[in-house]
Amino acid sequence: MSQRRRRYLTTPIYYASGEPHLGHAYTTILADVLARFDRQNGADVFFLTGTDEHGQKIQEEAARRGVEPIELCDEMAERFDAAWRTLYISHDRFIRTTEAEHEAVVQAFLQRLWDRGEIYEDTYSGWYCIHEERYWTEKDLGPGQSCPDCGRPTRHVEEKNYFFRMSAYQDALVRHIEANPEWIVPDIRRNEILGFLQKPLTDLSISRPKSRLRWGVTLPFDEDHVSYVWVDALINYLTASGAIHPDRPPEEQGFDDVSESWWPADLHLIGKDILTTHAVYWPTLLMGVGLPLPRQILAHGWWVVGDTKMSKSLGNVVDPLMLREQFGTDAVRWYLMREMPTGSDASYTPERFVARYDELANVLGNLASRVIAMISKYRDGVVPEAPGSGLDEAVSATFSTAREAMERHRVHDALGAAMDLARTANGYVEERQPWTQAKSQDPGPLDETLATLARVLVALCALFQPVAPAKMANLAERLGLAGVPTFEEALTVVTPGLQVRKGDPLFPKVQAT
Ligand code: ME8
Repeated sequence: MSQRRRRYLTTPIYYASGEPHLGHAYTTILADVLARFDRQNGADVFFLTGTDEHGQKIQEEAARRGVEPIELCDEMAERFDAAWRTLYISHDRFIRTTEAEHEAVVQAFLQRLWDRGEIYEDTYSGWYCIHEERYWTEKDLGPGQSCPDCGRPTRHVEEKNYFFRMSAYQDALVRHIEANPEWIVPDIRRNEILGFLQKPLTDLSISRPKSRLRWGVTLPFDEDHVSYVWVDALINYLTASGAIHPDRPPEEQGFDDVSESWWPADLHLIGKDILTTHAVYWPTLLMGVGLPLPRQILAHGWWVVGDTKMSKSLGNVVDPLMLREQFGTDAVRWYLMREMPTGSDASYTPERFVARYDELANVLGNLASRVIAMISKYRDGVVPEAPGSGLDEAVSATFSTAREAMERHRVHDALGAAMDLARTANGYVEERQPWTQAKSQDPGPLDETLATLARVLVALCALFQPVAPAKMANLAERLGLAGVPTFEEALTVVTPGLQVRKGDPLFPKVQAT
């Protein structure tokens, strides 16, 4: 394995029962921006996303459409993958939980738990919410026996289940969270889990009887039951890491040595809705089989529309692909990343979208157009050589702010700093008045202005690359660069002599509909 920094990033795997919407796009773009930043800065990255294809919800949606579950999953997996490509997601693997490889890893994982005495059989009696795929006790229920999480009706079930001894790991989990303050970020989510862990942890039902649910991974030790969909789904992160080899004898399957794989993940990116499954079920299951825990879990906030939750039944689900048709992919990515402080909630409104787009067009786009136009007009398109530079300090300060913000996953701050640099550069143009300098006999001041501005554009190209990869590739080309520079290259690239090229505005004016 190489000595370069390695980063394994994951998104949730989305249910194959619904269409990709703005919320899914947000998580996936956030992961992509972090992955692109890491790659740009020299890391070996493995970026995983995919679809969650088993469980009652999928089985029922397929029945409602009159198709086989696998037909629904094939269609939806393709839809998600295509949506991600349209939004320039640079994932290295798209995993589907119906893949044979994954099913075999789930079985090996469950067999290992079974062999280690971590699973026992019992009867479950209680209420089940299909939407959340989870059990509730009578006292948890809302009015009319509804699910306390999603408000949908639950149904009463009494069935044989297999249980994982999750309660045995409560203390170990609390110790882990306390010893690693950055393990769950932001703090509000860490505190939420620590609060949750103040109550005794119950054991976890990890199976469903086939009499009720056929669409799942059969338990290796009881063929009348399938795995609970969340257990199956969480294991996707392990399958894709390449750590587990179900075809080998038990002691060689990889549970004792993950060094030749991507496991453990560096970052699980999730929405705050699925924190308990990731920060309680998943780590305790991993402790149960004796595998290392993921290094960090980042739970981001919730997109609402105006002040209402986005939901299919309210008909207010925002489709990122429609926005993209009007404004372009980079603009959708920019809006989502700039508007939501990582970890907090944010509200989608068309007005805010347009305001953010205008910022892109009027500040960054305008700077690029005017600088390239002036170099073309006054210096035949060749960046001049000049001894001084007016904005070097601002440029290097922006890089350190942006780098630190990105390393703390504060993408909105990194982008805010980059946009401020573009604003400063526009101010510099006003202050230096190159059109007046052009009239002077002494070429020095204008050379300095243009050389300074070219350096800023090279810096902006690097700074905006993770969020606007296509536009920045285009800008790099117009600046005569061989490609988008890394953060380090941007500070040292030799700009004098670069041949720039004029073109259409990077972010054209759009009539909002
Ligand atoms: O929960 N705002 O899948 P899912 C922000 N299959 N993010 C949102 C959002 C919103 N309004 N709506 C959805 C599942 N998301 C499971 C995951 S992982 C092993 C299994 C994003 O299709 C956010 O990332 O319901 C959230 O966690 C995820 O979509 C839930 O997607």
